[in-house]
Amino acid sequence: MANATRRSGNYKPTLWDDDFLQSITSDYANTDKILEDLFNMVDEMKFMDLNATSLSFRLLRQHGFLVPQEVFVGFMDEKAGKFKNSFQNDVKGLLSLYEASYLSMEGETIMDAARDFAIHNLKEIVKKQENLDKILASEINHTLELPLHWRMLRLEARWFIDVYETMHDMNPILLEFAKLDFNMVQAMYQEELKQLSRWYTNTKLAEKMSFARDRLVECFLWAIGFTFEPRFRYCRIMSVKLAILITIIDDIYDVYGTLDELELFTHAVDRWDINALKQLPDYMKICFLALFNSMNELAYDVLKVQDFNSISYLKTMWAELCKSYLLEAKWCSRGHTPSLNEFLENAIVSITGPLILVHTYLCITNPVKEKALEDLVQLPALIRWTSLIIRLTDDLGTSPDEMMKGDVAKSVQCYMHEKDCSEEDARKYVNYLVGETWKKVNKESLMNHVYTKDFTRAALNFARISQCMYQHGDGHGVPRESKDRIMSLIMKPFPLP
Ligand code: 0FV
Ligand code: MN
Ligand code: MN
Ligand code: MN
Ligand code: MN
Repeated sequence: MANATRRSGNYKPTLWDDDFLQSITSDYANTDKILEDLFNMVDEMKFMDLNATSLSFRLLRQHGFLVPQEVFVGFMDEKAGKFKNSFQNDVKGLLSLYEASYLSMEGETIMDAARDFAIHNLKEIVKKQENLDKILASEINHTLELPLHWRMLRLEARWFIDVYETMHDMNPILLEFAKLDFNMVQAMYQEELKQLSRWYTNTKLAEKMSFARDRLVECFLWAIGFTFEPRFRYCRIMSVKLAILITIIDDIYDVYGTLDELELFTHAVDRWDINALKQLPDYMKICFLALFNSMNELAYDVLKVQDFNSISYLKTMWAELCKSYLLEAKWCSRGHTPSLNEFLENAIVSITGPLILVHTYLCITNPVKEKALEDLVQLPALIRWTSLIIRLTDDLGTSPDEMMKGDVAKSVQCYMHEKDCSEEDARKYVNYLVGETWKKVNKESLMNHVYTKDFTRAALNFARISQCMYQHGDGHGVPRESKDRIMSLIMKPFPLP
């Protein structure tokens, strides 16, 4: 009504205008501040003890501060280029030095010397010191098996909470919070897994593709490996769907499909055309459509939120993957064993690292950038080297079974063929390559000015979960290999009073 009498609230204007809100600063906003202060004290690090210097070095490098290896010079006999013998019984110092040495880059000879020195002396200590503290002994054995920098974060958290509980100076409140936090995050994983299981059952993929590995929960373990944080739920869900498709399609190329069918499937993916479905055999129809729908679902989600069309990038990555699978299938049918380098050039694609990381980028990035995607599809160093670690660890864990099933020669066999050496020597060499490749990954992550921290961390985590999956064999393909990890990470909470 135009002429209505209205009351006035007579409200005062806000005290909090935009200029004020934008000007707020807090010393607590940036948790890296402590590390910045530490980094500014690098010159003083040589006056600290071995434990403190090593720990500072590791934490700084983990967070992208390029502290130089020379902080360790003071602990060495300069002439001999070796660490001083006076540190050979400093257990805590050695443990820290050992962990720090895995943050090294290629060509850092001080760090190589540090690792040799620490490994040698830690082994001696475990062997000789009969009265060595039990907790310390188990920490040493645990890390000699796989250093902290290479470990899957979430499993390490579970392991360390158990260790911490037995320490005589532990803080019970801290312990309880750690357990509570672990259990709450775990409960979230369980919900996600239920949702995924409903999706998976509905697709009937396991039923229709009964020749392939049926590995929902193992795929979920991979997904927690890439991104474990609660806020990455979407990424986890989509990664599991992706990993399931990959696992099935890998089995089609490695085990079930004929070469003619594989050519057809590769061509269909390359065309990314729903009309290609007509030409495929029935079992491939359902698989192609599941793939097509899942990728379109992700592209749709990105499009609806960000107005960005990512489908051509997803399509490219899938086409490249299928081509690399096809090449392996052809090598296999011809009985061809390539040189290690020729094999690896293709195998860093066929391990799916590039595909999964582009997919991860789309799931965790807003705003998605065209330029970044153009760069990612060219396999930049970070993607190349993390994919190589996944390939090499996969081959170490899976190739014994793969050879019995008549699969294509993998890294170990290519190297044996090329060098005419024993399997043992080849495995040693491949393990050595894993270590060298980590140094390249470290460099990329330290020198990185292109990717977000979240993305770089996901790439490193991918290498870590791969180390974990294949640590004792084939954790993805052989269900009992991963059972304990799945139980402690996903199924069993910490008992609380
Ligand atoms: C490995 O299987 C496999 F299926 C993988 C790595 C897919 C699982 C999902 C993620 C990597 C997230 P297999 O050893 O058969 O692979 P290759 O390439 O050796 O055939
Ligand atoms: Mn395979
Ligand atoms: Mn394969
Ligand atoms: Mn094959
Ligand atoms: Mn394999």
